[in-house]
Amino acid sequence: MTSLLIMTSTLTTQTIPFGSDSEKTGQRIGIGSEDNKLYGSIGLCQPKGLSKSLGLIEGYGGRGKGGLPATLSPEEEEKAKGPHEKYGYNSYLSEKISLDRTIPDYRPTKCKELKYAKDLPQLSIIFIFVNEALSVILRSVHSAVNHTPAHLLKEIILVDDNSDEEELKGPLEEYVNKRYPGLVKVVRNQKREGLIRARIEGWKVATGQITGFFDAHVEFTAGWAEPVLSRIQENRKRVILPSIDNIKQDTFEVQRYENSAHGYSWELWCMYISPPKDWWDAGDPSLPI
Ligand SMILES: [Mn+2]
Repeated sequence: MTSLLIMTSTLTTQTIPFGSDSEKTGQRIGIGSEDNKLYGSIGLCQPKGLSKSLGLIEGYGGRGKGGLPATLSPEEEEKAKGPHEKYGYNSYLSEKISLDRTIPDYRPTKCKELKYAKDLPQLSIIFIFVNEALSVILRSVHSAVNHTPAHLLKEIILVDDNSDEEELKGPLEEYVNKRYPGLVKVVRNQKREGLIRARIEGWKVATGQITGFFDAHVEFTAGWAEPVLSRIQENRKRVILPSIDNIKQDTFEVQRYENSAHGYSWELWCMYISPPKDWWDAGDPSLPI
């Protein structure tokens, strides 16, 4: 069991993300690549009809590909209103966007050029959720599998903090068990525990050397994991927060955010903070902040 945590979250809503960081890499999360070749070593077997049975879509293309804004027809817009209100993002639109869609790679060039050791520690990815849209959770899972080198991904743990939605029970579990056999664990809280205790429940069953905590409404960039794991390999006491871009809640457009540190205001709102002067002076966007 690891004692090392990566705290991060990515946004689909306009809410400011939770997260804490003692350190930060110049790497980004929330993105993939328009270049399918970058999907690299990842298994992309697509059991026929599995996502279809849930009314969802697999494959790189379709609406919202490349992280571009996705749109609905006027009739669809009508149907989307209720769910949008309920989830705080356009969950109806999310169902029309592929679980594997490509997203742009916004990393600074220097970050893309860095090379990492092959023998990095293995990672357990923990997603927590309560009444999150099924398509959004599954896109988080697909994206994690698609953009994390298979030999570094020990497992994905889904912690359901006592959701009410039926689709998050049997249908979710059956899907991940068939789609990613042996890779995904599902933890069910018998009562609502809240953000941090839910994360701890996931941590309890994690077997990777490193644990990463994420909201269940994220998409990962190609190359996101290696710099994070590498910095923890150098010093196991590090807690790493990657750069986070934004996924817009109405169109699922991926919007680039500037490199920034994260902190809290006195009202405990999470804030993006411009890096300190010596970071700018060094002129290297791949340096940790
Ligand atoms: Mn979030």
